[in-house]
Amino acid sequence: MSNIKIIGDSLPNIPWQDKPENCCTPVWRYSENPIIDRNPLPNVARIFNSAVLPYGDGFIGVFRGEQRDGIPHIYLGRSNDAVHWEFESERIQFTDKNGELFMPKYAYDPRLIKVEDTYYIMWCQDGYGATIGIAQTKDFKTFVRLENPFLPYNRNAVLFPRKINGNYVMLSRPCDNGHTAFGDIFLSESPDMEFWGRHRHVMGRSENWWENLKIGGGAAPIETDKGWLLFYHGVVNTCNGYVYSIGAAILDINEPSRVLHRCKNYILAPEEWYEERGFVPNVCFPCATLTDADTGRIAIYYGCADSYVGVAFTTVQDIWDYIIKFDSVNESDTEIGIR
Ligand code: BMA
Repeated sequence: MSNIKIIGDSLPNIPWQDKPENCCTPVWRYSENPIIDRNPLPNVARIFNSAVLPYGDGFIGVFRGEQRDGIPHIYLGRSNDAVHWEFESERIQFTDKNGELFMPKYAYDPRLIKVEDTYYIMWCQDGYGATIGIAQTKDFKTFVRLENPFLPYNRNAVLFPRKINGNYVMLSRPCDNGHTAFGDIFLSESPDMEFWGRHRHVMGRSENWWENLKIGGGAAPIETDKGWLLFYHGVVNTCNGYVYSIGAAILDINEPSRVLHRCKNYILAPEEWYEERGFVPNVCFPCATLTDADTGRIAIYYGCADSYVGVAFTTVQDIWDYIIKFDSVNESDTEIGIR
C-alpha cells in the first residue's frame, strides 16, 4: 500500500486515543463517548451534528442546539481540549451586512470552515423551503450572513478549506422539503461567496445497501497528497426507518467533482447505545474533523442519534488503506459530473 500525507497544519493537541489492539475496523470510537450529554444548557435539550476547529490555544465550535420548543439553532462553544465544551447560553446572533439582527427561523447541522483568514458557518435553514444559510466571522463576536448560496431545497453544504483554481468550492445535497428519500452530492463554485455556479455531480447513492437511499457531504474535505479525503453520510431505509452511517471517498485535488476512490463499506455505523438510542435512533452524522499533519491523526466529530456528539479516531494511512482495499468507485463517480 502506498503512503499518504495530510497537507495542512500540525495540531499536537488533537484529541487522541491509540487504536485498541483488538480493533478490526479502520475507525475506533473515543472511550468516553458521548462527549456532550443531554440538557447541556437550560434551554437546550440536545446538542448533536456539530462542527469544531482549532482556535487560538484551544478549540471553537458551532453546535446544533435543539431548544425546548423543538426548534434548532446554532450555539457557540469553546474548549481547551476539544472534548470538554462550554457553551454560550444565547444562540449565535447573526446580522446582515448593515449590522442589523438577521436570524434564520431555524438553523441546523452547522459546518465550520476556515478559508484564508475568514471562518464560514453554513447550515440548513428556511429560505421559503429548506436550503442553505451561510455567515462569516473573523472574531467569533460578530457573525455576518451572506446571500443564501442555493435555491431550495438543499441540505448538507460544506465548503472546501481552500479555493480551488481561484474559486471557493462547496458541496451540497439537493433534496425536498421533507425527509428526502433520494439525494446525491453535488459541487458548486463561486468567485466571491455570493454567486454560485458551475454545478457538478460528485457522487451518487450506490448499490451498497448502507448508502442506497441517499448520501450527503459530512466534514470539510481534508487535503492530502493523494486527493481530498471526504467523510460523508450514507442512508438506508429499513422497515424501522432510516439508518445513517459514515462513508469515505477520495476526490481529485484539482477537479474534485471526480471521485478517485470510494469505499464500498461504511467506516462507522450505529452500534453503540448512544448511536442506536435517542431522539432519532440509528444515526451517525459526521460534520467535522480535526487533523494533525505531523502524525496523520484524524478525529471525526459526529452526531449520534440526534441526541449526542461522539468522537472517533483514525489515521490518514489507516483510512486510505481501507478505502483502497474496498475501492468500488464507478463510472458515474469518476465523471466530471456535467450532462
Ligand atoms: C437528516 C438531518 C439531520 C438528522 C438526520 C436524522 O435529514 O435532518 O439533521 O440528523 O436527518 O434525523
